[in-house]
Amino acid sequence: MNIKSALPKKDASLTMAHMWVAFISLLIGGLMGLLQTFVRTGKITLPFGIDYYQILTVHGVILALVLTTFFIIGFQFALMSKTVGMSNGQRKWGWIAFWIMLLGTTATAIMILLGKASVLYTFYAPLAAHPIFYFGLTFVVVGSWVACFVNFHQLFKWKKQNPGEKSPLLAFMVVINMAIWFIATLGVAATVLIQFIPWSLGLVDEINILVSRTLFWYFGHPLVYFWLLPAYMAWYGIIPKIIGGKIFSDGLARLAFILFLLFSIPVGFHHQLLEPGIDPFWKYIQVVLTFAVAIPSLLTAFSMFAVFESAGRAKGERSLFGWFKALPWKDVRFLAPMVGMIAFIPAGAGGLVNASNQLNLVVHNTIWVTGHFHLTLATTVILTFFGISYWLIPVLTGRKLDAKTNRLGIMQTIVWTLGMFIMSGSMHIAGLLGAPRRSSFSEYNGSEQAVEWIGYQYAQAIGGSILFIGILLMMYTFFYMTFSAPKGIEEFPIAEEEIDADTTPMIFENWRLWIGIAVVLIAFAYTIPFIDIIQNSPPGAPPFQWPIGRS
Ligand code: HAS
Ligand code: CU
Repeated sequence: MNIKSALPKKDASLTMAHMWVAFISLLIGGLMGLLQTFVRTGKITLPFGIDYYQILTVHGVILALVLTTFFIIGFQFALMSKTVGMSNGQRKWGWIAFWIMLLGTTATAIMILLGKASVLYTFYAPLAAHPIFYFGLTFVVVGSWVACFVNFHQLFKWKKQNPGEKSPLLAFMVVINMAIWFIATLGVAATVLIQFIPWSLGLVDEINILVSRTLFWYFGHPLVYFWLLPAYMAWYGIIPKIIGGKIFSDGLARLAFILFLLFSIPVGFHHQLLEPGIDPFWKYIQVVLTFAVAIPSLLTAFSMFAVFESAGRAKGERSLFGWFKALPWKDVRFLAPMVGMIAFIPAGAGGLVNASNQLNLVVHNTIWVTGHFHLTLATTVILTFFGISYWLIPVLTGRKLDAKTNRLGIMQTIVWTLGMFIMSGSMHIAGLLGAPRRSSFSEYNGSEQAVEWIGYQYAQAIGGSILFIGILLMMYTFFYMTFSAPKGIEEFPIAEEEIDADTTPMIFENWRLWIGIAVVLIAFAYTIPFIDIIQNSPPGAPPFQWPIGRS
């Protein structure tokens, strides 16, 4: 290890390349989000004939898919390098993964910007994009698979060198997340390669819509955990160090991650509860499994409270809520993720509302759902990612997290919280009043019901504008941390266990067992309904191109 930095320089460059893509995406995607909230007020029309659905596609793809994937894979490379190391060969493959993903991203972005792929980030059929859009997505997925295998190899090699030893917690977590990602992306790869590409090339006339959506959501739900788990890695494996505490329970943390591996995939139907053509019994089974996947998040909540309380008690706080005072609220490395955690309490409750069959009837396809993922993804996960960046970027660039960075970060966190509270709050309420998501209309020709929504749509524009200020602040801080902060060695915080901690059962490292159970659960939840969907499918659909019209 290079003693001049907290991470070997060559490994730092690999992660930093990912960070560049992530932060540039933040700027572009955030600008698109701002424009959307303006359009939705009904007072502003986009200039130069720019189409609402085109910018909505840019927003969704670049933030939900590009920013997240690059940040996560880059962060995970850093964690692996720090905990189990990275060989020259592994680093070379890490770079290959990066370039393949970037090539795919660029191809996809060009098609969206040319207006030939205004299909939104879920690219639901029968909306059809230019074939290059789907090829681009394929490259992103293939590149990420290379990254998966680099991570798998890193842990495998470490285990061979340290026989019988427990793997480092963060490396274990990275491998779980990449295993979820690999299994999940098989679904999206199947629909893109077998259905979308031949159909968009005109080799086949029709597409089976329900099959494509089912394969998409087989991927789409675990996708949200692929975003969430790196935040959990920071909560379990880094935050205790930052607050001067210890890991509450290594075994509990691993159990939570294993439960995610088991339950995050066989639940995609909770996005399709209102879709005809799927047997209600199997929707019911997948809803039960959805409630099961909330359990590891509840374990996480318990574990975090326990960490906070024991850290407070170790500092001498004795009263019931004394630990609260003992937390380092002025340290942005703590504050940003902590706000993310607090936001996850209502955000997760909203998720359970969505998953309830009857309540889904009220909220599905309304802007409530947009509110839900701006709390989960754009608050809980992103604030945690920002919290990570404040120490990670200095580690990567050989600089210090100085008082100025900390101040900027605290301001950023406050601005973000305020903007998101206003925007996401009004989205939730407007959704309950029936306002649809993904619609460029605002006043619906003066319809009486739409009048109820307008006030909330103004509020969304106000929240969106505050958030955009938050993005500019974050970008400024990113450049400051990259180019101007004082040089030095910043700490890479990795939490430790208590000296007298219980030993973690070795069964948690039995990969064959856990992946085996995950596959059995997926087969159970999907095989029969999938055969049913194929056997009883209605006629397929020809491509429909927006905004040109039927092709
Ligand atoms: Fe979701 C739709 C159900 C979590 C993201 N979700 C979406 C979409 C996205 C998304 C992007 O069942 C829209 C997709 C689209 O475009 O159509 N979601 C759930 C459930 C959970 C859940 C059950 N979602 C997430 C997370 C996301 C995310 C996480 C991103 C990162 N979601 C749904 C459903 C739909 C849906 C339906 C479809 C809706 C429809 O009809 O279209 C659960 O995982 C939530 C469990 C979470 C908890 C909370 C635990 C709390 C913790 C915090 C502790 C706090 C501490 C701090 C310690 C049970 C861990 C305390 C300190 C103090 C000082 C108080
Ligand atoms: Cu879901």
